[in-house]
Formats: sequence, C-alpha cells, structure tokens
Amino acid sequence: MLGVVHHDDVVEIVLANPPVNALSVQLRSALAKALSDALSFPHVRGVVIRGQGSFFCGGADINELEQHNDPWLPDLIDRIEAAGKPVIAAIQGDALGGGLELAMGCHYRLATPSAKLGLPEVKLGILPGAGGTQRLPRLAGAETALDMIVWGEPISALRALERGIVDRIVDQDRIVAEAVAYARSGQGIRRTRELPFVASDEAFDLFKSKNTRRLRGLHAPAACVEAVRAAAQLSFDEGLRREHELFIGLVKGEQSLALRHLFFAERSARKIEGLGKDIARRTIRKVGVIGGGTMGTGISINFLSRGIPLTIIEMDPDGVARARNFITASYNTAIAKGNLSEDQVEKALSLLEVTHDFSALSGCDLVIEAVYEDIELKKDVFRRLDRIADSSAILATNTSFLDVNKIAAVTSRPNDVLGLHFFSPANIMKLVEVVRGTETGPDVLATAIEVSRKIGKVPVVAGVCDGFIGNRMLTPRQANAEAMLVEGATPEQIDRVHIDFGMPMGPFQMLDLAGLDVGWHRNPARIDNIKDAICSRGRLGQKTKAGFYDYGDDRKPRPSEVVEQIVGEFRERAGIPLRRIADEEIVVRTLYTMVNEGAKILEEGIAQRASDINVVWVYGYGWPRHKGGPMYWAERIGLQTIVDGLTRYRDRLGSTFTLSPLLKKRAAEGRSLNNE
Ligand code: 3H9
Repeated sequence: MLGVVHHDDVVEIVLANPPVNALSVQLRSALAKALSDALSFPHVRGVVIRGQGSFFCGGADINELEQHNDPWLPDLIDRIEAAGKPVIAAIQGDALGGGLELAMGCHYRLATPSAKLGLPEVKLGILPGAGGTQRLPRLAGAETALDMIVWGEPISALRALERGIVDRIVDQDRIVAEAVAYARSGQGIRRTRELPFVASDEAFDLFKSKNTRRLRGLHAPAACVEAVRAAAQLSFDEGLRREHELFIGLVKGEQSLALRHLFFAERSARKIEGLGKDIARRTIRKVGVIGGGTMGTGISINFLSRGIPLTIIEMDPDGVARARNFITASYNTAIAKGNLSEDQVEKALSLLEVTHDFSALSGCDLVIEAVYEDIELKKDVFRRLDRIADSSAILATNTSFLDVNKIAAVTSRPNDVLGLHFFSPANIMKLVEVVRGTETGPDVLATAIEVSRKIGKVPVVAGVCDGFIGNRMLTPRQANAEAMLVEGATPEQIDRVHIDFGMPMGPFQMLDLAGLDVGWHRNPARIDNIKDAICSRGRLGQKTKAGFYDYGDDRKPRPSEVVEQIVGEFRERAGIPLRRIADEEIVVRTLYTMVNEGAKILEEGIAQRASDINVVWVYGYGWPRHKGGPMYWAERIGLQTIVDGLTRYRDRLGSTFTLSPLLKKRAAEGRSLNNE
C-alpha cells in the first residue's frame, strides 16, 4: 500500500496501490501515518511523495466517493500543506483528480517530461473536492483553472511548468534524487493556500456566457465555475467550505451516478467472459484495409496516426488516387485545426501504401474488409483473402448488419475471422463493436480488443445477429418513428423529443446525415416504405440537400412539403386516421422499444452485460452520457415503468412486437437486468 525510504535526512513516501495508486481509505491512513512519523523525526529536513509504477496518483477511489471515512482526503491534504518541513511531490507519471490535489497541497512539485496533470472530476459529474478548485487558481490563474476544471482535460508537464503548476521538469531517472535535493536545499515552505488570487466576477460570467451551449443541462461544469469563483471571492477556508457544499450536492446527483456507472462500464466492456487475462495475443505490426471509401479511409487513419503501417486495397487507379487524396485532405484539415503538426502528418503518411494489387495484403497481421454492404461481395473478398493472407493473420469484416459466421465459413480458417464494426466517421467515433463469430478464436478476440484500445477506440464485444447490438436496437426505434409519421407525428416533433432527451439529433436527422441510400435496394420503382418513396425522388439526405428534411447551404433541416405529401399518400392508402401524437407516446414507442430490444439482446447472449449496451449507445450513437445509456436509464426510471408503457401502447407497436421475457421477469421481481 505504501513504501517508506529513508535518505538520511529526507524521507521518501511511495504511494503503492496498483494499478493507479487511487487514494483509498487504507492508502490515506497509511500516508497520514507515514507523514506524521517522518515529520516527528528531529533529523528529518523534508519529505518527498511519489507514486510507484507509471502513475503518481489517479485520484480518490471512485468507488468510495460517497463515503466520508477518516482521514478524509481534504483534511489529509491540509495536513501536508501545514507541515513545518518542506514536502515535495515527485510526479513521475499522471497526477489526476485527488492525485493532483495532493500534489498541490505539497510545497513544491517536480514532474517528469511525460507526466500529465489534470482534474478530470467533471467527467464523473463532480468537481475536485479536495481543495483543487481553490488551489489551482492560486497557482495558475483563473483562465487555466477554469479550462482544466470545467473541461477536465489533463495537460502536459511542460504546459504545467509554463502555468506555474509545477516548479521544475526532471528526467525520470533523476526525479527522486532531485526531489530529495530540493527538500534539502533550504527553500522555505511555500503554501499554496497563502498565494494571492484575484479575478473579477465578470470573468466568470463571461466564461459561462461563452460556453452556454456546452454547459447546457449539465450540473457539474456550472458548479465548477461557481467553486472557482468562490476562490476569488472568499477566504481560502470559506472557499473550501463552498467547494465541499457543491461537491456533496453533485456526488449524490443522478448525473454523477450515471457518469460513474459509465466509467466502470467502459472498463468492464473490455473484459471477455470466460477469457483469462493471460491469453496470448497476436502481434499486430502491419494492417491491411480492403476498400478505400469513406469507411475504409476513416478506419485507416486510426492506425496511421498511431504509427502502424497500413496498406489500402482499391479496385483501380482512380480508387487508389481517391483514397490517398481523402486521407491527405483529412490530415491537412487536422493540421489546419492545430490538432496535428506537419511532422506528425508526414510520419503518418509515410506509413501508408494504397494499391490495387491484392497480393500486397500478404505480410499484414490484421486485414479489415470495408467494401460495400453485400454478403456475396464480402464472401468473395474473404475467399481471395483466405488464399493470400498469412497463416497467423486476423481477418475482420466491418459489416454493420451481415452474418459474420457466413462470411467466416467461406474461409479455411473461421477461427481467425471476426467482425470489427467501426462507426462513421470512423477516424472520430470511439466505438468498435467486436463481433465474435461462433468459431472466433479467443486469442483473435483478445488481440482485436487490445488493438482497438491501442488506436484509441472503446471496444465492446457483440455476438452475431442482425445489426449486432447498436443497429439492432435502432430497428424498432426506426419502425415506430416511421409508423408515427403516418399516424400524425412530424419528423420535427419526433426529432425534437429525442433532442430534448439529450441526443445530439433525432432519428430522421440521423438518417439524413448517414444517407438514406444506405441499405436501399436502389430500385426507384419498388416502394415498400416511406424511406423508399423519399429515395425514389432522389432525396438521399444531407448530401443531396433533401431527405426527410430540406436543407439550405447552412445545412439546417427545414420541414419538407414533399415529405409531407409522401406521408399523406401513405396515410390515405392505409386508411389510417390522422391524430395528434403526444410526446409521451413517442418516448415509449422509440426509447422504451429500444430498451426492450436491448433486453432481448441480453437474454440471447449477444451482449455480455447490460452495461456493454450502455457503452455502445453512448460511444456509437450519442446517447447523453449523463443519462448513462439506455439500460441504465431504464433501471433508473424503473423496469416496471418500461413494461407498463409498452403494455399501454401494445396495440400500436405492430404485429411483430413481443415483450422481452427477461425484461418482464426482472421488472416483476424488482431486480436489475445485470447478471447478479
Ligand atoms: C477524485 O479524485 C475526487 C476528489 O477530487 C475529491 C475526493 C473527496 N478509482 O482506466 P484503466 C481502475 S475522483 C478507482 O483501465 P488506464 C479502473 O477501474 C477521481 N479505480 O487504466 C481499472 O480497474 P479494472 C479523479 C480506478 O491506464 C484500473 O484502475 N480521477 C481509478 O487506461 C485501470 O484503469 C479520475 O477521474 C480511481 N480513481 O488509465 C481518473 N482510476 O482493471 C480516473 C482507475 O478493474 N482514471 N481505476 O477495470 C482514469 O482516467 C484512468 O483510469 C487512468 C488510467 C488515466 C488513471
């Protein structure tokens, strides 16, 4: 839990609570004791605190945030700050949340060049509650403090040095020695709480008004601003009390509960049931991508940006040029936005090969097929790939709906095949559904998860079914949304209900953005549903400036008379009377039906756990994070509420609707959907 090393007159205290040295109650007790022992020795001139391994400290233990056990973190930090001998923080890895707060309570801070410093509490729906909102502005000023506390993004050690948060940057192999020397150097004690901090009230109002949209509906960021404002308006101790009041209000709130659920959900999602941690992984040195369209190039950028050499296969010289141009343009945009340097882009592009020579795929350790969504075409690609790929290669399909088992079956090595379903735009969206075929080998699955994490994605394992987890749940939502149009709702009303709920866009805006022709049979004469009718008029979504909505150059959706007329024709033909549809009905028929489908996905074993479904929806479809994902939300409003709603509207849900037996059973038992 904690190590103590005596360097004659300086005591080094080592936080040792793997994996991230979280400040659990045991670690805090051990630290309090070690500190008081060290300070009590007359010969000791100073104390150094560092973390073991690659973290200084990942903050308070997130499992214990609602507990108030002694020694409580803010008190412990006060004790460090009050010490009569210098206490130096040696930050040899990331110092986050309570970890940085602890370091700011020390009298001086040294950091290694690769260390990151941050107060990410806001991402858990809380604020730094151990003095961070009072000490950071005193060290770094209002602007930096607001940026770091309200948005929660860590900064580099170099930036922290520029902003006055650390005092010196020291190489990894010298940091303990330098910190010990610092403790001996006779520097006086400098308490952060005693530093002046001045900021005008207008500075905080301006920050809030500039960020109204980003702060909308979220409790924690607004409280963060108020806590930093308190640092400017109140004495240090009064400011701490204000911080504490705000912290307590947030930590018990629904938003923080949901965000903390997601923190752990994201980490559980990487764990595969029945698969030990020690399973051997294959090494991925080089990747191949078949298909240089929007999806293929988006996928490729992820690997290139992480320094992994990659070959794209396109059909002909035009396709080769198009794919290369697309990737170059995308990187040029990243340079223009200041997200990447020219050197970084040059390096990424030097790893790219685009060719129409299929045999270039030999030598790739992972090949991802990203061709048009057609099972025969994909089977054909996999037959060719089977002949050419190395015997140790992993073969992945980026299908979003099709049967991965059928694709695997055309190869001589179905255990090497799986699905890697990226979401568009694939270089930006975080989610990857890792689709496990019946024969997929455990090492193949484990490697796919590892490589997805390496390229910055959030992987979630799914079984094979139509649409896997995410798209399968979209199906009932879409069917009901279209049915409600015919019954009397408008695209604007249905989309507005979803936006009010917190989604970035509603079902019809999403279809227009993705393109209505995705999955369309492309026969204008065949009209099975409203979407077919809209496509047959050449209205393919935003790209044609017309879909469910009309779009001007500003890309804002406007109600469309053409769509109104199409919907009217459907209504008349079906003899459905026009009626007013309440927002509540829209919620039940789109969101509750999704939860019902999610429960079926769970009982069929397509998802390993309810929380995996939440991760899919938050990272793949923009479900509001502070509502924790559809299954979490359902549990919070009550599974019985969902069942009652679906039962109330049963007659309107279509002849194919069935209530999930698992949902019904768990609701009746008052139990959670999670496997307990
Ligand atoms: C806080 O400090 C409040 C104070 O202001 C006020 C208090 C009064 N606690 O992410 P990883 C676990 S709030 C408990 O896979 P990485 C994690 O669940 C805190 N557990 O590693 C996982 O467990 P498992 C503010 C934690 O290298 C394992 O460690 N701090 C904590 O990809 C490995 O984690 C934060 O918000 C924790 N604090 O990333 C930082 N941290 O193996 C939260 C991690 O069983 N943490 N675990 O699945 C992170 O952002 C990342 O974990 C970190 C490492 C960047 C540190």
